[in-house]
Amino acid sequence: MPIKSSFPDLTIPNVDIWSFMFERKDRPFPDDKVLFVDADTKRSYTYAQVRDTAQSFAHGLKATWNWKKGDVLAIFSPNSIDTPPLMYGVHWAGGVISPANPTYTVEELAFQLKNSEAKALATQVAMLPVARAAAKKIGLPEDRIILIGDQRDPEARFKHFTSVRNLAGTARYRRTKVDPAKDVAYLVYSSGTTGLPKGVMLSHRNIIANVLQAQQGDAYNLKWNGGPDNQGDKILAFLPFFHIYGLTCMIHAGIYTGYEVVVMPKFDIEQFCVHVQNFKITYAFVAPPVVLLLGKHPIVDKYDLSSLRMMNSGAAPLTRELVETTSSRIKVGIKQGYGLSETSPTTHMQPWNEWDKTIGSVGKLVGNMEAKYMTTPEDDSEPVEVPAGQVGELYMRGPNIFLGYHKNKKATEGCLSADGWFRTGDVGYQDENFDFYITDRVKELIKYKGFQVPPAELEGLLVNNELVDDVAVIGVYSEDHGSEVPRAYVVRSAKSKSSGSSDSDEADNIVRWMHSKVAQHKRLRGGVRFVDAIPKSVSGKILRRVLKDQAKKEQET
Ligand code: 4UU
Repeated sequence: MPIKSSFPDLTIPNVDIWSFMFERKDRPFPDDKVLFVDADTKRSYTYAQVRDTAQSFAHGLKATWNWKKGDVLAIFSPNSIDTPPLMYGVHWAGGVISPANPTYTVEELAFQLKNSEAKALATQVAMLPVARAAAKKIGLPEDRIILIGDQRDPEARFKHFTSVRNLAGTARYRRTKVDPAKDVAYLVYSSGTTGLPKGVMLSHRNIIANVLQAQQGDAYNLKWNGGPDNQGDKILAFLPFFHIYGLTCMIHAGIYTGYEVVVMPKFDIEQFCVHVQNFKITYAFVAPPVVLLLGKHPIVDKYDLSSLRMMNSGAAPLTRELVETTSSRIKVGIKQGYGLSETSPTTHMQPWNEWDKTIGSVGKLVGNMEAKYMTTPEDDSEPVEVPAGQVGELYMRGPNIFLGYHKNKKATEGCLSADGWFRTGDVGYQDENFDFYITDRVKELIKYKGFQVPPAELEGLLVNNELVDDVAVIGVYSEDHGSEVPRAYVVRSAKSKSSGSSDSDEADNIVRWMHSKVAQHKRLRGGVRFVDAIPKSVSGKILRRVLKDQAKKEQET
């Protein structure tokens, strides 16, 4: 029997994101509430400024490019306070946002631009070389590239988004109507359980549901006012806005709750401490590597972090030992959240006041959701449900489950059933207090410090290397990195064997070759191991479990 959330059901309004954020009747905070602040320059947006900038841009989108419902704007930028008004402008005009990792190579960005069928691209001056090359590769005209951020194009070829206006002045446009439950608001990229990155179609309703689910899970603890200076909660936003964690939990939850989001374009441990101290940050969304630095880095002792009330860690596993070390060092609670791009993302949260009673758990299922735990028999026949409390693969159903993968019916059918059950690829159990513990991951996905590394993508590149005959990539845990890292198992080609190079030289060559091909989080930090053959099933599927067991054995000796 599926297990229902232990929270009371929430009512999710049937509106689009724009109405939810900017036309709500119960907004508790005023128009001039500061919402987004640039940590370095202190430039900021109030609630009204986000709304008005977005609306002006939206008129510009319609006037300049005849923006239509479903048209996609891709974003290729580090975190910027301009991102929220840019995104809401696209929503006003009925469009879709597809955010890309700002460390992508030309090929990686071009893949997403093409796959998402982007009609325009927003970037920053410093990133123009990659953005232009990717646009050129897929035939996106240069005048569809626009800028966000503080810097303007010195040669004035590329417009800033605030200059994309309705120049005619007189023409009036109406807000484009969308169906909140059926129309896509975001196309974020995830490899899901298998294969290459795919566009995860998140509807307006998905995002709205998740903002409300997360608020309820947090017992409405985050506030727009109150605290010592009556400024309410202040969140430090260094986790990337292109990833669903940053997108929903920082931007959307922020603008709905009215808390101040202090935006850092890039993470640095000392800058983190400086900003917590100077801005009196009260809450931070983090990932396990940040918890590790806060627990171990000497610089942390130099700063006053006492304004922090709580941190939420997610996107990768966090050990009990680390929570204990870091929370006792900096005297701050650390709770966990869990979820996926496909679930908008939050499906589980450790309740605020229970963080130290259930360390190691990723929390309780959020409101309006159901979960079941399944096991797939060895012969790959239909999965069967395991009894309550036993370990199984987590399946979930609820209003925050995505619509499917963009133009990829087969992949959608592989993880989303007709009656709404979504297969996560994560394995664990739920105890009698409704707390969920993750014990394993059965999908291909590798997570380097919370960033997705799809093995199929690396394998697809590596087979083109002349030193490689066959290859499989898996994740192995590295103490040094405090994270999983990708490792390639390679069958050396005849050419490589006849070259006379040693295994270790050839391994270095392959690792270095990959450097130029992929964003830095996908590098082969786990190295290369040579094998005689890649273990495969009769149907030709790579048996990753065999390689994982081999890696484990190697680690133990
Ligand atoms: C062990 O990483 C995410 C979503 C992260 C997130 C973070 C804080 C959600 C809610 C929250 O409060 O999405 P994806 O799509 O990049 O990766 C999803 C995968 C999961 O399937 C799981 O394998 O990331 C892993 N994961 C975690 N693993 C996510 N959160 C956790 C976690 N512990 N807390």
